[in-house]
Amino acid sequence: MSEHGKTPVTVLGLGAMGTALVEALLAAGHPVTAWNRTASRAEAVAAKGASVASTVSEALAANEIVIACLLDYDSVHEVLDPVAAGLKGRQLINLTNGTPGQAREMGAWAEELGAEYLDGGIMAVPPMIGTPAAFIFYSGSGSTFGRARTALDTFGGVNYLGADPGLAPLHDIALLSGMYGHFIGVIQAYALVGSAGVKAREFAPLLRGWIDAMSGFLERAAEQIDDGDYVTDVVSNIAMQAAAFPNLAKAAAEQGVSAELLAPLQPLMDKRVAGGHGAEDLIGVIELLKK
Ligand code: FVH
Repeated sequence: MSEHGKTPVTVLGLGAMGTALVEALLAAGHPVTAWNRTASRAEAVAAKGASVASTVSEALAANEIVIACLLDYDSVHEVLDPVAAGLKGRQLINLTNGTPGQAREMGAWAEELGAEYLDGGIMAVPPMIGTPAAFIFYSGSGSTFGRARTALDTFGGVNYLGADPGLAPLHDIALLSGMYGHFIGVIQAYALVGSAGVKAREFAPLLRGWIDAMSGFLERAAEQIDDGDYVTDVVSNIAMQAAAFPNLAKAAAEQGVSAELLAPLQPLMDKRVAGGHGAEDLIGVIELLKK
């Protein structure tokens, strides 16, 4: 940490997200050295006070704390492999989207080079960075998390999950899975009513109300999963749902709409019913996902 309680940071990657991170750091007074493959993209942050490194080596030499926010893990390796020796003594914080396995591999690689490694999963889009709406999962080196904490706090809320670098991307991907599942239903619903000329804007309040009402399912499902008990005390058991679910595909076909987004659930429901779990809740399908 510098003498005024500010943490000098290097940021590799000035795409939409990297630029937002640099802007948040600069706005809070943290000195930033930035590098980007396409040099012209550094002009905007240079105008706001960032130092721009012309090479990755120069960027690594500038500060002990190094944040990478690149397209994917391959690009992180492409950028760092040729200058790997420069990572010795650095705290590498990788905010690039990836999988738990990729994070663990990169953590082991960085440690072999004498660097500490902290992985992060950003739960925000760039305009949210620096606002209370953003939060980031971190896991990996606890000492790096502690040393970088004042800088990391400028991005939004933090949630440190422990020493396993894979935990941050695991939580990130789990939340994204929930989000995409949600998007699937919303897209299908708009496509269906749209096929009858109903404007999406007109339907939106109905969809919002229904989804809000159904979201109460989430906590009850968590209890059932943790208890391993899917016996339902409500009236919507999976046998009833498996019998009604084909109507979603039939209605879509009648309206000239594809039901391919929803199709994978039917065979899983049928399998669960065939396995003798018809009186239980839909959430018991989770047992069929375990490999
Ligand atoms: N933007 C978003 O909404 C999401 C929110 C959640 C987190 N993601 C992840 O953040 C990573 C960076 O995303 P981004 O939005 O900054 O992405 P781009 O604007 O496309 O910028 C990509 C940067 O990566 C550089 N880059 C790509 N390939 C290479 C390479 N082979 N060598 C060096 N640099 C590379 C690219 O450089 P340039 O094209 O400007 O030269 C950009 O700096 C990402 O993991 C998201 O999933 C964002």
